[in-house]
Amino acid sequence: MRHLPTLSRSVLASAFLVAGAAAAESQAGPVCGSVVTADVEFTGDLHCDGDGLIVGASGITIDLKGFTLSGGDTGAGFDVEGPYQDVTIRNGSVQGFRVGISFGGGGGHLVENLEIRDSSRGISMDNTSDVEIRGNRISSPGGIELEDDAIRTRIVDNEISCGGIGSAIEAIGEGPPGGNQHLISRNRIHDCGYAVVIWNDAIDIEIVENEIFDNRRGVGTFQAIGVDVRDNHFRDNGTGVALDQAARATIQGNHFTSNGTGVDMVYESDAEVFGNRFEHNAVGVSAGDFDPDASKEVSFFIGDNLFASNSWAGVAVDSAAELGGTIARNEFRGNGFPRGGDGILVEGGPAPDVRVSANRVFGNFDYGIEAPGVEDGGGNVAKDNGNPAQCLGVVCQVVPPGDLDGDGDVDRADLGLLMERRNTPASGPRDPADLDRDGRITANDGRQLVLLCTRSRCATG
Ligand SMILES: [Ca+2]
Ligand SMILES: [Ca+2]
Ligand SMILES: [Ca+2]
Repeated sequence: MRHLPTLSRSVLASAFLVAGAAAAESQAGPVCGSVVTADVEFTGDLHCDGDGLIVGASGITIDLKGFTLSGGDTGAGFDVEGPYQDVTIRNGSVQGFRVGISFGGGGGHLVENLEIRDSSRGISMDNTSDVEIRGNRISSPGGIELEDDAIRTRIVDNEISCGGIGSAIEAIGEGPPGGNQHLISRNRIHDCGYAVVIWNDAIDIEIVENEIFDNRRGVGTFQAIGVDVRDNHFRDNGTGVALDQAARATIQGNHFTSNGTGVDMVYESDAEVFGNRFEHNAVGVSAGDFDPDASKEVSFFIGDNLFASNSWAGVAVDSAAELGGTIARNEFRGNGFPRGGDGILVEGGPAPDVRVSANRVFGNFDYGIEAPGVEDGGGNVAKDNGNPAQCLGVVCQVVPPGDLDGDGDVDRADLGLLMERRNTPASGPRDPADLDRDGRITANDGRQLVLLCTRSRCATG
């Protein structure tokens, strides 16, 4: 909490009282606690010990013109609680209120280019639709709260941080039959307990193209229906995405780097995790049911992902007998270093409802796939894993050196995969693309691969 010095605060307040009495508010700046029914432009900083301004009409714009509205830790900086439409608040700083901006009712509002900070909550919203929150910097323990009947909020291009605790964005509770339909896109969200937390059957939340880093958890759910997490970058979070009672969760096209766990799913969650990259986490994807009540289940599809250089495991499934799902068409390379783990580890079987098929497991510390008691869907291939058996619980065909796509031959397709990774570090000490074992993927590895080609001139078969 920042306070203006007492002297300047009282000078400012009396200056505005005089000015506010002398002229129309659009000329002289607003007055604390007043109901505004026409456009407002700030002409200086304003300190208000209760509410700041109370909106009392539709279609108005409040422009802070770069000035600061500050409070005494109570009230709302801007109170937009009424059936109003199309109110815009922009261009300045709001700080030191209980809530920076409080919306209740109406909709179509725009909040842009504000710095909102040092408030218990930055923005709260109840029973309000189609609000856009764009291009703001919000730093408060509670950033944006979307309550039960808030629908179609667009939160885009903001920077939101929490000082280490609290939640940047909370979506709480059921919306109308069409769902809440909030969009959270292209934000940078960091230093929070949760970047986004979804509670109590909130429905249809899209989280797209955000940078989510240095949070205890990135996205977390506690009862959510329809969560779409797409094309985000999660890095250095305790957990990237933590699903608890999440129905219809889709985790697609994201990049998870250096998190404790990339995606963690427990308790009656059903999730599809596909087309993501998981690199340098402790565990890429973890699924388990840690509740002693065995009726609770998790079901999953984990497909077409890359898991590289995760220090314990690419995919780790616990209490597998109580779960169902498919792990298919993923590539696992260089996982389990230095902690002695595997590409895929399935424990707590037999797990007849867990199917493992068509994965490529290369150069992991222990097994490529350690999954006793699962359904072997066939088509898994392995090479250079530390355990000589390569795989346990499923049959892995061992592919020849240089066969990076695992189709049994060495040809231009394999060379193409190697060259895509040229001048990057190897995924581990037994990375199959690091043919000369110097720790990097280079042109020299390409030359060695060409010598291994199955057909003349590396022709594809
Ligand atoms: Ca193992
Ligand atoms: Ca091949
Ligand atoms: Ca090399």
